[in-house]
Amino acid sequence: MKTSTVIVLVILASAASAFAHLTYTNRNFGTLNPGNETTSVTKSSSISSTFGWAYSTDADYGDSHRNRAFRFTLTTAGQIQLSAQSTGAGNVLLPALSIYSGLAHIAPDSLDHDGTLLSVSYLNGRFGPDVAQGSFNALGDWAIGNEDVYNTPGDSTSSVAVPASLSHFSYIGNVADGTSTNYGSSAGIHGDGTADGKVSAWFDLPAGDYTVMVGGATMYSGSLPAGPYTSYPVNVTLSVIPEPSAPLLFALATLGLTFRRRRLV
Ligand SMILES: [Ca+2]
Ligand SMILES: [Ca+2]
Repeated sequence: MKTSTVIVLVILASAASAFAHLTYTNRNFGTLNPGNETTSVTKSSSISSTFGWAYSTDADYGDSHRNRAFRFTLTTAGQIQLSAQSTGAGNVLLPALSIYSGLAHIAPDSLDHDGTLLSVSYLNGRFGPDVAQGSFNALGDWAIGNEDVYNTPGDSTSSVAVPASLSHFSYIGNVADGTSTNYGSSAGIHGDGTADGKVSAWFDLPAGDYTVMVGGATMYSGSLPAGPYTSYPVNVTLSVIPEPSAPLLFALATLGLTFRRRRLV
């Protein structure tokens, strides 16, 4: 009985640990070319809280684990549309998303985590000890670190093969479901005005690698629940549509001029 209890606890501990790292598993929209393709990709996922995005909009940030990370790459500059839709009964999850230039560490690198020594020391340097709720800033730049990789895996007495490093995310923009009634009063939140379980926004981006953090837009105050985490299903869609090329715009403008001239004659 004791042995099986220990085994169960070990499995639970490793599951929690695997869940807790910042990953993009099954949440990579792929490589897109908004200059000359029309594409729409939807990823179904789940969010572990209704408040993870909103409670990361204030001065003490928030836990990245309470949100989900998605990624994509643009080979050319262009316009993209990001949408998030709650797919659970009753739209309990009011979704919000923030977009960043930059990516987290990806396997086989050591993965990022809010609780690594490097993440904590980075946050302590900015806020002082034990102030930040986590690494994630939903309304600005943020960084999160991974762990040293040792020459003998897991053996901290062997020398460091790959030192821990920070992943940096450069803030681009956000959109949140509803109004300040649900997401709170932080400056810079772009609410869509209707808390109906869906949000959508366009972003004009240069080529590069991007991270999208999706989470719940319901502000939460007071002591946070330790768990268990509830799973709220959500669909996140990335669409690209080519912008009219410069020659085409010129042709359209010329055409308009011709029509106007004819009408005048
Ligand atoms: Ca917070
Ligand atoms: Ca909405």
